[in-house]
Amino acid sequence: MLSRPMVESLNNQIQLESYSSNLYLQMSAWAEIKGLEGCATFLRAQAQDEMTHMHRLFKYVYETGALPVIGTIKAPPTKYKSVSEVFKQVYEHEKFITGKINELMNLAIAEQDHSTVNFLQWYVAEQHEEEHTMQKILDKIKNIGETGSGVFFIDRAIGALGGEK
Ligand code: OFO
Repeated sequence: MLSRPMVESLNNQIQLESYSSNLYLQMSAWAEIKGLEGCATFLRAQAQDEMTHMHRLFKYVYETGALPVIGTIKAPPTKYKSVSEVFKQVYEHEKFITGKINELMNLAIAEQDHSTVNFLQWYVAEQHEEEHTMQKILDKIKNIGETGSGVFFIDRAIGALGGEK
């Protein structure tokens, strides 16, 4: 059984994971419109991953006998200036999410809630992975450069990282 603060914090994370999914899906729409198919495919896959993260939390909460609450998901931005702006925002957002997972973990540890500590380990590892991927993408964008045919090669490189499963 989870404490009330723990349920509230997990529900808040359910909302954040849903927002992350919508954010990346909306970013994929921007990429599609700009003809950046590699980026669009990669971002759609990220959106699917985030939805999976949301469902994991959702299931964990109801399995403990508490009520998962999705709540109101704010609208993500629709306009971006460049590929680098998109991926800088993704990176910043992932760092923000890592902070939120750390807060959840701190609460679970403080409450000696071993089940939730164990459950959250997966998210800690996942955040490490995602931050690393976004760092690599930002390095690629910087190295290739966004002038001339640079955007074409960036799109190809990001597309090669993997898309929808
Ligand atoms: Fe990008 O992460 Fe979910 O948790």
